[in-house]
Amino acid sequence: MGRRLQPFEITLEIGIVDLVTKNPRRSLYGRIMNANLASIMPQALAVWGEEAGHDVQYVCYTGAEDLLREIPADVELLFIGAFTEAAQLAYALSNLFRQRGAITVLGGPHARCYPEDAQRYFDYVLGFTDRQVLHEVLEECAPSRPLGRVLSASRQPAELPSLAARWKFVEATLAKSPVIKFVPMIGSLGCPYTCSFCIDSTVDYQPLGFGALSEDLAFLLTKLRDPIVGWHDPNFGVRFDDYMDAIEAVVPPGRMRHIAESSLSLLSEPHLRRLRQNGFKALLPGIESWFALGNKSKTRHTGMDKVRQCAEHVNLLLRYVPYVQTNFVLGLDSDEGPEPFELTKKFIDLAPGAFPAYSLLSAFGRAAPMNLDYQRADRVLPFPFAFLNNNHAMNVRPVNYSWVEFYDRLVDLTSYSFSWQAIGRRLGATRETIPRWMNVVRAMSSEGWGRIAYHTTIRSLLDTDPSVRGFMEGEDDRLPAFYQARIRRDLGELYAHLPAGAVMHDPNAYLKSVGDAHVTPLHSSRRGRGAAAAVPVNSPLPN
Ligand code: B12
Ligand code: SF4
Repeated sequence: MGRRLQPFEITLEIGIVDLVTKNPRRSLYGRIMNANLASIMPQALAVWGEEAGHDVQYVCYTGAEDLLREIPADVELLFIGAFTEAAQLAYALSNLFRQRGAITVLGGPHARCYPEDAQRYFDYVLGFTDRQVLHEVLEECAPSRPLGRVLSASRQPAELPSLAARWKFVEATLAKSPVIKFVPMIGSLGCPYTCSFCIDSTVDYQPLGFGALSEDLAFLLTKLRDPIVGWHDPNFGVRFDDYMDAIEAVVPPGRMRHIAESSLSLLSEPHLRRLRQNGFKALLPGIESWFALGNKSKTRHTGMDKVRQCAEHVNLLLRYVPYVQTNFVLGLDSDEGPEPFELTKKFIDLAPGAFPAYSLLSAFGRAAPMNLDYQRADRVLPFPFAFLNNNHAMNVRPVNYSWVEFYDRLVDLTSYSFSWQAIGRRLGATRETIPRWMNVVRAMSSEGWGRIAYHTTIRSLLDTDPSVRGFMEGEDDRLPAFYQARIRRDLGELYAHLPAGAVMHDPNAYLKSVGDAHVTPLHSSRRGRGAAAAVPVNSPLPN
């Protein structure tokens, strides 16, 4: 791309790395899917960086690449986008490239959730990021050590680069996906709902412009014959009619397929009819729990009544859309005894076509207001970030279960969900070939059998390894050897570059930061409206 804007005197060699996985060991499902998990923001930054006149090297790390070969050794400014599970990988990379003379910047979910920790290992830690925040980093581009600068725009960006502008980065990533290729797109930021466990519960809903969306879709049709769009909107379909109008304005019937995360409350039958007409092939609604969080599924019912209602609703979805994943959170305070788990099994029987995805209750730093309550109650465990992906550890001690009971029930539920019988019933209840095949591969790979094996291992360690039991009970904060070994194995040669102290973190950093009487309002920008605010780390980042 040409140097349209040249506000800077020097051209920087910029590296942008999107870590969609934390290690090179990929399951079958990972090999098929990892490139489809690429984030939009690293691509947006790559566009903005080039438009500002810099040389940009963009890498989406799917686990197959040799990162140290793909990131140029002489990179001057290295941006890393990371989920919390990839934090240790990001820290090791940052350390290595700082030693080589680079300035490093962290952005993405981990930066938003754990800025206090991340600033120990990066020169810049970015919260909400827009073009101006980026320009501030590019202009300054200076080491900030021992503590990095935490910067955030006062709100989510009002616009993002078009798909046409991102295309070369999208294309390079899709080339890594052997079978299914999702084009990442987004039409809105934030959410009007206020689920207290969610990172977007305090972020205003904001559509990005439906005209621009139509242009992106029209562009996509010129690039791929039968594209699949993966929508990254936190809650797709809030402005349902506007979305559908934007699609229908440019996409002829049958020319495009879509996948979206949406609330059951938005998925009425008339909406489903229109979604089907417009090629929606997969929906991922959240049910979350049978006893709490009913606002997402639009139900006042609880227990078995909610199971029946949700199963009926999900079966309705499956009449219109061939693939449905239902999301559940396990271990919530509203749950007690066998009932929540047994009810989920009933749901699986009543809605056999849906793929169940379970998340263990997790408090991602300052992601959600509710996390303050867990921290106040001293219930957050210092599990290293590498295990915080909703599955490899539950970092909130449950109130109503012992760990042994919880893991017994978890193993039982997961085994039930991915038994041959359930897989067979799912197959029978799924209409189209790709969704049927996806359901089987997922169940037999890391998402199903892999989880059963992992949870079973943790359950047996609770009996055999007192250090694991002590750590999970909050009695001993020394990391058990089992977890230490996995971090070492996952990082491989990069383990040597993990900075001292970077395996563990302060699980109560958020609480400590808001406990400070002198919380600086985030919106006090140094450069007027919309400019990056330097955020003292004892002030709450926007969630
Ligand atoms: C869309 C989405 C997905 C999609 C797309 C993922 C992707 N790679 O982007 C899919 C379905 C694949 C997915 C998967 C997962 N997700 Co998800 N996902 C979301 C969701 C709903 C929206 C995120 C989003 O794109 N928002 C739009 C962008 C533009 O806004 P933003 O994320 O706020 O980003 C801003 C800043 O952070 C910054 N920024 C973002 N990236 C970068 C990168 C750089 C380099 C810089 C400088 C700045 C920057 O700029 C943005 C604009 O201000 C959020 C929940 C939510 N409501 O936000 C969860 C969320 C991000 N996911 C989460 C999790 C845990 C996962 C999984 C681990 C779940 C699982 N067990 O499989 C996987 C991990 C996948 C992976 N490693 O890539 C957590 C992350 C918590 C954390 N701290 O790690 C969240 C917050 C949900 C939660 N539990 O609270 N997810
Ligand atoms: S969980 Fe979903 S519906 Fe609730 S606030 Fe977050 S994005 Fe919105």
